[in-house]
Amino acid sequence: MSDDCIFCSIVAGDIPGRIVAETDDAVAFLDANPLAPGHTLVVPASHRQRLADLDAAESSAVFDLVHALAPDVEAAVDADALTVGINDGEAAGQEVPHVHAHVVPRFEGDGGGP
Ligand code: DGP
Repeated sequence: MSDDCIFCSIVAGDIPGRIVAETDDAVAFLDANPLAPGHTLVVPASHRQRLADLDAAESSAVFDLVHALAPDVEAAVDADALTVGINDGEAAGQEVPHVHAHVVPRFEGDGGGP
């Protein structure tokens, strides 16, 4: 855990986060600034800044949780599809330096996305 990492604080339960699913090694919670209703973030439980910092087991844990909850996210908001993506590094738009996969519900004709 990194003391000054907001996502580590959510994982640890030190600050409120709307957690929707978790395993031993990954946690999913609602995005505080959603691009669409149901926008969910999936993070490794351990503090890892960049995708390349994850080992194979951590990487699998994150994607396995994305895979497991994706249909539920889509159904929960009656979406038509999902965009799943990771901004990996500051120049790519990564604002929070703890790896996170965005699971963004998409709707026919919404014209948006990350
Ligand atoms: P990115 O630009 O890929 O680093 O996305 C960061 C996302 O994290 C952005 O969609 C907003 C979200 N976010 C930032 N701070 C918080 C927070 O304190 N709680 C939650 N739940 N989400 C946050």
